[in-house]
Amino acid sequence: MKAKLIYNLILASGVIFLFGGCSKSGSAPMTTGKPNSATYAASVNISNFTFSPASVTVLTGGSVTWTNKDAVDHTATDLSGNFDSGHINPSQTFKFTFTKAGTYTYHCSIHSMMPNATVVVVNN
Ligand SMILES: [Cu+2]
Repeated sequence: MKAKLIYNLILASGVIFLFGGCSKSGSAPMTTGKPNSATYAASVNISNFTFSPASVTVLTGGSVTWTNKDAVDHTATDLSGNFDSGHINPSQTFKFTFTKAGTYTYHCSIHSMMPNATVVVVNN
């Protein structure tokens, strides 16, 4: 009986410690949710059948410019239909401005083997 009481006390103090840890980390300076990498203008190269970098982050109202560095056409096509570059010819660019926050996963509609890539849009 006494052993059980001590066990419960240890358990309770552990729970308090956990909650204390949570509230402490909650006060860390992460209130805006804006990653440092977020900008109003990001660039993605399409090179060797790969979007590079595979993920860019822009602020709402910001834009992404894709540049086709390959010798064949590519597209930047949102899987949810929010944007579609159509064919981007070699050494040509496509620019899209994002007005709504969210994560946009896109691919090249010509080459299904190309890895998907993402644009993350965060509120400014
Ligand atoms: Cu392609």
